[in-house]
Amino acid sequence: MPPEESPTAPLPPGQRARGDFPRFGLTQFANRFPAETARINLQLEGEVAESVTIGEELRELARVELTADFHCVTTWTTRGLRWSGFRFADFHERLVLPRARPAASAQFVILRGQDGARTSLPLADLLAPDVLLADRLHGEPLSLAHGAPLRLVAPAHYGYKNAKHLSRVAFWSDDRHFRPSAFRFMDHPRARVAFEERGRYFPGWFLRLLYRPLVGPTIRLFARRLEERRRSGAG
Ligand SMILES: Nc1nc2c(c(=O)[nH]1)N[C@H]1C(S)=C(S)[C@@H](COP(=O)(O)O)O[C@H]1N2
Ligand SMILES: [Mo]
Repeated sequence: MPPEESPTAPLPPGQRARGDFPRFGLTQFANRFPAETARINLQLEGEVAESVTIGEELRELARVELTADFHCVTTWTTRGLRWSGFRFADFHERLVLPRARPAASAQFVILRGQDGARTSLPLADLLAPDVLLADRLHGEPLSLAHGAPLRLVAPAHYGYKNAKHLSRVAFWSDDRHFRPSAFRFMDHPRARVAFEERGRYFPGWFLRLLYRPLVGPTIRLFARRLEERRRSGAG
């Protein structure tokens, strides 16, 4: 077995494996849920010739399966998640380029979720073959917890780049229009796991120490808000 498929392969620097896959994020999003969990509705905007909406036709792209580990910047990792969806590169070539016609210079991409969460990645990183717009996990449609109806899966980048409940994708020439959801020091423009790019300004080992105590309380908060939501009968 190649090392990247082995369950005993070493974890990236500073990560610890856990047996479950918790719902997670910045605490301000724990109580925000998407209005639409079934139908895909993706606005393409920014420096584009045409602002367009991509809907269910996204599912006509070639379906791909991807098994990957998921690494949250706060140091927890869930191994062997089986995603299904569509390559971002395919989406870009078949839908974004012909329909929205972004400026050639628009290489900075802002991704937003229905809950208002924002993240960004360079277009070049999104075009990597392991970056998906996923609509399924472990053979089931994405759950409310994990990003219904559609999320980004970019396994080489920390969890915070993997936008859930995806609703808007904007193409810009620079980062002028980007306001990160978190404090600026928590946002790294690329956030590559292999290079421990947890944030800017501070080294990875320092952010590990800062984040680790927050993991347990955050997981419990996100689980509680989801449970309350279920009990209220809202879905
Ligand atoms: N829309 C949205 N996307 C999001 C978040 C969020 O709160 N809202 N949290 C991010 C963070 S920090 C992580 S670790 C992962 C968690 O994904 P999960 O809830 O499926 O485990 O989603 C990322 N994408
Ligand atoms: Mo995260």
